[in-house]
Order: sequence, then C-alpha cells, then structure tokens
Amino acid sequence: MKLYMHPVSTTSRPVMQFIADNNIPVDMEVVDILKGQHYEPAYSKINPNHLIPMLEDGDFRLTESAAILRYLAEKIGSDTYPKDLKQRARVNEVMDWFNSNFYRDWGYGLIYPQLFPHLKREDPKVQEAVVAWGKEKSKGWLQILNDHWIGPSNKYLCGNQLTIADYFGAAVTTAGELIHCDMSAYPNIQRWLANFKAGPNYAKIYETFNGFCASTKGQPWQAI
Ligand SMILES: N[C@@H](CCC(=O)N[C@@H](CS)C(=O)NCC(=O)O)C(=O)O
Repeated sequence: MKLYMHPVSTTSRPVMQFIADNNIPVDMEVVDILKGQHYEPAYSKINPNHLIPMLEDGDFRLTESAAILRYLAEKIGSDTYPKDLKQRARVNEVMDWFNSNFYRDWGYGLIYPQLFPHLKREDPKVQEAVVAWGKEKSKGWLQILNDHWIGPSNKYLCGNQLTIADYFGAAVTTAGELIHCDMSAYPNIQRWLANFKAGPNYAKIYETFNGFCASTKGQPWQAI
C-alpha cells in the first residue's frame, strides 16, 4: 500500500500514526502541499480533489482520512475500531462530529483563514468576521468536547479504550497549536491529549508538525 501525505497536514497525521502504531507496511509518498504539488498533473490525475491524504491499496484508491482510518483498522482487525455494533456506532459518531461540526468552525473558521494565504478573505472586514465567528463557535464545541465527549473520567474519547476516533480527533484538536491556542480552560481536553500524546509514535509522527508550530510562534493570532 502507499499513502500520499504530508507530515504537517492535519488529516495525514492520524493515518500516519495509525500505520506506525500498527506496523502496517505502507510506503509514504510526500505530496508537498506547501509548494502546490497537489495541483500538478501527476497528482490531480489520480485525485481530482487536490487533497491529501490518499491511500492506494493495489488498484483501489481511497480519500478522506476518516474513511482511510476505518479501512485500515478493519483490514488489520484492530480493536481500535470495535466490532460491537453500538461501540462502533459511537466511534463513527465521534469521528463524524469532529469531521463536520468541530472542524468546520475550528479549522476552516478560526485556524486556517489566519494561517493559509489561499483561505484568507480578501476584504479585511470579512476576514475579521470569519475568524470572530470561528472563534466563538469553536469555544462552544470545545466546551462540548470537554464536558460531554470526554467528561471528567474518560481516558479517551469513547471510554477507556483507544479508538480510531482518538487518532482523528487528536489531529484535529492539536491543529490549535498552529495558532498557539491556550487550552487551560478545558482540563478534560488537556488530560485526554496528554494520554494520547504518550502513545509510542506520537513524538516521531508529530515532529515536523511541532517544528512548524514553533515557527508560527509570536504572531498576532486570534486564538482561544
Ligand atoms: N476531508 C478531507 C480533508 C483533506 C484536507 O483538507 N487535506 C488538506 C491537508 S490537511 C489538503 O490537502 N489541503 C490542500 C489545500 O487546501 O490546498 C480528509 O479528511 O481527508
């Protein structure tokens, strides 16, 4: 198998980490999205979405990081994607929650329009309003994540067992480190992330991302 990815990418990191944690034989092919390589014909031809990650398993190609995580977990029979109907439904629910509600306002409202030139609105008033909206909505989602999904005693998102929802949710939540969000108002999120970051391959997989975050320090971010 082959994964088209970039180590800084929010949606590549969870897949890369799952592959590393489970020693799945997958070749890594970097698509340099910072240099626009995802728009070059070689990649556009096989993924017209111009997005990473994308998995190749023989002649089968799969996009969408959450779908790739489910595919790989199912393929290796991992406990991180429970077989029990209700437990699996809970994992799917949490992944969908992150992928839609939370990521829309957190990623595409608050973080990315400040960070990526192609997502910055041309009109400064519009830009300000987009980011202010994203920030307010994100606070609401973070509170729900802190109080409802994790709560005071869960080690992970769906109880005390690590699931693919944690790989996905942690990658999305840590995107806040790009603009140096302070999560001290959300102790359950901090505790969950600390549990997740203690995993065997976190430091290695997140090394490039952490370096990128260090390079964005000290800028006038609108952050939490
Ligand atoms: N829903 C997709 C989103 C993929 C996505 O947004 N990938 C980003 C990297 S994190 C990308 O390729 N961005 C390139 C661009 O925006 O030009 C998934 O979960 O895989």
